[in-house]
Amino acid sequence: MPLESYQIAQYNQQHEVAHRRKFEFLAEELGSETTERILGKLIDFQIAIPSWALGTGGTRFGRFAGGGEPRNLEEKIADVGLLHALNRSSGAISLHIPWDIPTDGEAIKQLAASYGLVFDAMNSNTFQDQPNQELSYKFGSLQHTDAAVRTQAINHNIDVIRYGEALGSKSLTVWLSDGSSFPGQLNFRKAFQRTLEGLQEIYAALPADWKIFVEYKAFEPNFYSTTVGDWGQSFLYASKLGPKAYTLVDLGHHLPNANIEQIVSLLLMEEKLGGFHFNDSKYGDDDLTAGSIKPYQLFLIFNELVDGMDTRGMNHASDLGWMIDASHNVKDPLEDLLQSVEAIKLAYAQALLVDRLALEEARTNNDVAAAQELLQNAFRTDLRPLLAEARLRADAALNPVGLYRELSLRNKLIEARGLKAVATGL
Ligand code: AOS
Ligand code: ZN
Ligand code: ZN
Ligand code: ZN
Repeated sequence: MPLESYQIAQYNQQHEVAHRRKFEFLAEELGSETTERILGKLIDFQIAIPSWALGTGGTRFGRFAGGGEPRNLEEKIADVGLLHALNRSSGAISLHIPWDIPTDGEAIKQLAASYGLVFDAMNSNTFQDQPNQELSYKFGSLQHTDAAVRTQAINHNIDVIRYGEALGSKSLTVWLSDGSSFPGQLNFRKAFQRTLEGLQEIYAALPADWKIFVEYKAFEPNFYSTTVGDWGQSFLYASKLGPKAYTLVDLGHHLPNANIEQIVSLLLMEEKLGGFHFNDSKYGDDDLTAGSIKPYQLFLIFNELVDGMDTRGMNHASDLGWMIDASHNVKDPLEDLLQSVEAIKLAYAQALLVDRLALEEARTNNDVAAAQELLQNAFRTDLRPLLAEARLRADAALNPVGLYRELSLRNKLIEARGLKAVATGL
């Protein structure tokens, strides 16, 4: 680990006076009860880091690697360990098979534990053909017209569950690129049925305490239809599958201007919201840093999450799968991930600040302006000192990106791994 705990302590000491001033001012504004309530929740809240986001991403036009990227699963775990040491909010890693096959599950599990990490949802991949793969997914996987292709895809998902079991994971995320590129290509109903049957077989292989998340996406790589194309379709699959199946919402997977907060609220109402892939976008599945384009939308989503989870008596920290799904084309992936975690926690904290009783009252009275004021006042309150205080109390860095830069941690990684080390990822 290129970062020692004394370095965090030293850094925090240097910046503590300035922090105290800001924090005490805010705490006085909020009152100690609100301050402590939000701090406790912020310390508990953990966001999983995807193993495929630790290297530089690319587009179909190219990829510009930054150097020092993790060369194997062990180094990916080390990178997430580094993030977690810096912010104490990234205590889980989400693996992708076959990019990160854990040949020795027990050793990998122990390695992760040494950094305080657990394994979040496992991700299968039937959207690419692998070098030694027998049959091609060119025309889909679970929807395929050829039963042999479908069986291959089902077996792959079951393998992923088995890898996950060895690591202590408790969920499988299935994102299918299945769909069609041109009108006429696909019988929608047959494609749905075949996909459902495949998911049913995968569902049957789930251990008792596991969940399966069905991720939807409007388009890409297919540009005419996608077989799990929106939340309604995902909800339909999840409902037909049974109580262990849930919908997974990736923020970038909607048609432009979709009201994601409304989708989230209804899925929660129906007890079918399973997890999240956080990112931000301006056009499509852009996979940009969470909160970098539409921070107010992120806040409104959290506003529904907090409200819906509280109504159902759910535990914010453990009852949904929180994960980042982003791609880093021009920024250092680790800095970018720290920024995403910060943005997510900020939106969460702001949502925790909303006066729910007053909001319901405004709604009952059709006092539209008051309702808007309540939300915007929370959103416009600068809660960053609260996030910093939560980190301080959790022995994380007051400013994770600041410390990462001060210690030139990317250069240390380049020294250890080389300038040409390139990770597998999107
Ligand atoms: C693809 O667009 C989805 O967002 C997936 O969740 C994810 O990026 C993929 O599974 C990574 O392999
Ligand atoms: Zn995703
Ligand atoms: Zn995506
Ligand atoms: Zn995305």
